[in-house]
Amino acid sequence: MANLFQKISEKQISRRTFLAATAAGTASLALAGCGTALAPVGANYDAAAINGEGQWIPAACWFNCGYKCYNAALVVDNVVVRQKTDDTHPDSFNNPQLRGCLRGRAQQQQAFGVDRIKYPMKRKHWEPLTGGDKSLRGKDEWVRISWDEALDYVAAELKSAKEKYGNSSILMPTWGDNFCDFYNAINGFGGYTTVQDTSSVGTYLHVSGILGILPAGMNDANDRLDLLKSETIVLYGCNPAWASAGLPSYNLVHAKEAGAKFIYVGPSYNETANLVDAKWIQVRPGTDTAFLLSIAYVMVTEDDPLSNPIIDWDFLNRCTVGFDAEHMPADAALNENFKDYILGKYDNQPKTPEWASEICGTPVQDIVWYAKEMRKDKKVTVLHASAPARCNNADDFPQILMTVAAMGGHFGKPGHACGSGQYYQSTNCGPNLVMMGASGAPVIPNPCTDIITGPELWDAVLSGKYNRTGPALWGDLASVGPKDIDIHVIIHSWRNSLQTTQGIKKGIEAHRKVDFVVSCAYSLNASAQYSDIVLPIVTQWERQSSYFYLGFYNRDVQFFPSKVVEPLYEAKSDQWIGIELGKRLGIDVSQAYPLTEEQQYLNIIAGTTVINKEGTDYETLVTITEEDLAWWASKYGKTDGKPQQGRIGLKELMEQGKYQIERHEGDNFGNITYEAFVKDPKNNPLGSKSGKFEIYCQTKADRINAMGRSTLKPYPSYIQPLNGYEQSFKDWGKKIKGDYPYQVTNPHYLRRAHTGFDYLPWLREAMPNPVFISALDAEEKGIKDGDTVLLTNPHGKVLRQASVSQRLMPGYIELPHGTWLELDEATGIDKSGSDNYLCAPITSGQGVSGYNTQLVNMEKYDGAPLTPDHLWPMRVVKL
Ligand SMILES: Nc1nc2c(c(=O)[nH]1)N[C@H]1C(S)=C(S)[C@@H](COP(=O)(O)OP(=O)(O)OC[C@H]3O[C@@H](n4cnc5c(=O)[nH]c(N)nc54)[C@H](O)[C@@H]3O)O[C@H]1N2
Ligand SMILES: Nc1nc2c(c(=O)[nH]1)N[C@H]1C(S)=C(S)[C@@H](COP(=O)(O)OP(=O)(O)OC[C@H]3O[C@@H](n4cnc5c(=O)[nH]c(N)nc54)[C@H](O)[C@@H]3O)O[C@H]1N2
Ligand code: SF4
Ligand SMILES: [Mo]
Repeated sequence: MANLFQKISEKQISRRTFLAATAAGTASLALAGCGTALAPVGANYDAAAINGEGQWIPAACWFNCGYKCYNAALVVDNVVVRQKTDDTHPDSFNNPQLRGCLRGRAQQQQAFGVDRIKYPMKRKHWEPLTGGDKSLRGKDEWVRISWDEALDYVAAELKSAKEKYGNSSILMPTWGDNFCDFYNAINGFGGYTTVQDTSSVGTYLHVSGILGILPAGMNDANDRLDLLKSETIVLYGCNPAWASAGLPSYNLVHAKEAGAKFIYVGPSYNETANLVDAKWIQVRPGTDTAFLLSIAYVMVTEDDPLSNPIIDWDFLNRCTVGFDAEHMPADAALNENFKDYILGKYDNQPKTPEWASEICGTPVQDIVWYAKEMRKDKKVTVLHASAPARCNNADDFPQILMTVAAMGGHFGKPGHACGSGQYYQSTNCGPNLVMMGASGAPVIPNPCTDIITGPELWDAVLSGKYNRTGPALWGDLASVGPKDIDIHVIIHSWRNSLQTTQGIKKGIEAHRKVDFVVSCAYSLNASAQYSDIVLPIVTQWERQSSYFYLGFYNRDVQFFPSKVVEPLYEAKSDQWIGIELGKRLGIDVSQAYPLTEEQQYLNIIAGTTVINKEGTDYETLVTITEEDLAWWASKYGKTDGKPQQGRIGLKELMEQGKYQIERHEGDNFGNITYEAFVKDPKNNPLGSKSGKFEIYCQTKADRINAMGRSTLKPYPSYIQPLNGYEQSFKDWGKKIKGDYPYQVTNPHYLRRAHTGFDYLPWLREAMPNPVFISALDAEEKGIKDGDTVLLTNPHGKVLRQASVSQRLMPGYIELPHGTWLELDEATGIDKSGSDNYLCAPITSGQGVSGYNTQLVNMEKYDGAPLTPDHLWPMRVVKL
């Protein structure tokens, strides 16, 4: 192998030949430990880069990473030799460069990593239609097979399952039918059982629209120029420095320079809080509703319209229902209201700061201070993530956060907002200024109606029963209830559900129970590892097509990446797989896949519109000439299109790779969410039944209670979380801790996007993925920084190195989300620190994925200490 590398360095073979050669013998390349990438960015490629060889191509950065930025790749001979981020124009606040994070800049290792799955493969001891020795799933060897064999096998398994047990025996955990073109084949074949997971948005999923706030509680704060007008910015359980890497931190720093004071509310002083020097209001995970109820109590009891005006009564009266007995909605079935609840009328427990403090750990004086900071004469923006809503029994968190903001009148006015600070629109909410067109591809709906709630998934596979509560999301309460389910096939595509769903131990059992498991994957993630057949897919650098996250981000911009390199090895696109599988399943693929991927992308580009100068309407963005169409067809194959007139030529746009609107104060593009409603609620009603913010929401209680897991009040009230702080005690009254005394949550960690990127050695080295523990707990347990610690609970055991810090509340642990399972079945210990190995596969209320209400025990590990992750061998498949 050393010879091959020598040859490359001596440039005796071209890089294309290098790839071809390694394609035949990559396993030995990796085994010889020759590096971590097939085409390392190193000395040999410097020459090419320095000599100005190759071409810079705007490149996709497509993972579910929380933001979107500009990235480009320098390509020499089908190899990416360099990457860079946005240098397309000078940087300014009005027209910022959209610079990428460390993950985007490491995509080269993703595409060219030695661990790429290169060929279709099957498990050595797998047998068609029986599964062979199923107990070997996860630890078997792999055998290379041809695409024809692989697709024939998959089709035969699907046909057999359909014939014997019906389509609902095929499970495919997805984010929706229009997510990935692969699904049209399965839907055309009769569909599959799907999963409803509240994952990202937690309890916002079921309550947002009906309360009056925007769907999923997303994209509903003001835009980034308005942020500069706020006096107080609350980061409520919100960490854009990690979870929306890219522009948001820059926007926050500008707001700080413009004079805003920051507050951070949560169990740890995170990177964003640190960046803007926020005042830390400590709140234990899962207890935010208690905290905010006491804020409302202080606001009510301290308010005096003349001497101490805190509450915006005009706002409450005009824009909300259910605050007090005088403002109840017409459909109220319960003669109770929010104000009397917090004053203790119904349960003899006023929601005082002292009451809350015992639960949420916030000092009483901080509760009183925060309540006063929410006063109506302050310009307050509350930017929340959904981390506090990703807790068991947090169904009322969205409503109480909304209620407190409404009490201060912090909606729909310049400098005032309460909305999402997470995800793609973080710090810049509002309608897109550049809107993507449609691909024209059909979405075949899923005829199968079985829909399992995420945390109950593996139990359903194992027990054959589940509680079908998904339809309540669209108000169909009649069909909610217990149901039988008989899963025989699991398909993993576009998700890594074995790793990202609670209860990995049960997940493995479920994988070993069913007849057949197939995965589409780049590298051997947990879902692929426990499969019978793995199909290699191209990265989005290897195809000229739209990608899912296109269109969902920062309203100022749209990105237009191009194919960077030709497909590596035998990897294929999802659509190709869909077509080839579809043919074998006997569906009409010309109906399911009438358009090539390149055609769909051209349609999207041609249909893209941009806001006009007046900010009143959208106009066509791209000018396309006959010559452009010929150019596109010559590069990407036969495509149809018509010439059109817009602002920028097709070629120029594709070279530029993005179209960004420069903003300035006073332009016509600003956004104040809910502004029209707040000015004139009657003529601009919200999506709730009353048309107002519902502090009393009958629909919320009716829908969620119909699922059979809770008895919520229509107004926000505190319900003790499953596996929350209170349950960490054996005796709450005497404050005696139980067997699992620590609370743990799973921050979204900058080394990866969920499980994506986690296997790239550069990133492993840059971010070691420790478990974060408080200095006080560390001292009590004799744990020093860097020590290996063991976290245990009834669901699993994991190891990680401790990062000891003053930034966490005592009793609280952060175990970063999304590692790659490294399970030793003999000891039952996962040394990668998988969050979902510890997360209980249970749920509450609306069926929330309550990742952030989990309990564990922690000890210093007395076995061999962990070595750093970046020194672990990469998961290279030997074929
Ligand atoms: N304990 C715990 N669990 C959690 C969370 C938590 O905080 N704690 N967070 C939850 C949240 S918010 C989310 S959103 C989920 C994410 O859960 P998943 O969606 O299961 O996680 P990812 O790792 O993003 O998986 C996406 C997969 O799609 C693959 N992929 C990427 N591009 C393509 C493509 O073009 N085609 C195909 N076929 N595949 C592609 C990637 O390689 C990756 O394997 O995890 C949830 N799980
Ligand atoms: N680097 C990176 N970024 C990502 C992702 C990723 O995997 N990696 N995933 C993306 C996706 S799909 C999603 S959904 C988003 C998630 O984005 P977020 O919800 O913002 O992410 P988290 O890191 O889970 O939580 C943010 C903060 O909430 C705090 N917190 C946790 N529990 C509670 C609680 O109960 N109450 C309060 N008040 N605070 C709490 C944590 O301490 C943490 O600092 O991130 C996106 N961005
Ligand atoms: S924030 Fe996301 S899109 Fe931006 S560079 Fe990082 S991984 Fe890529
Ligand atoms: Mo998410």
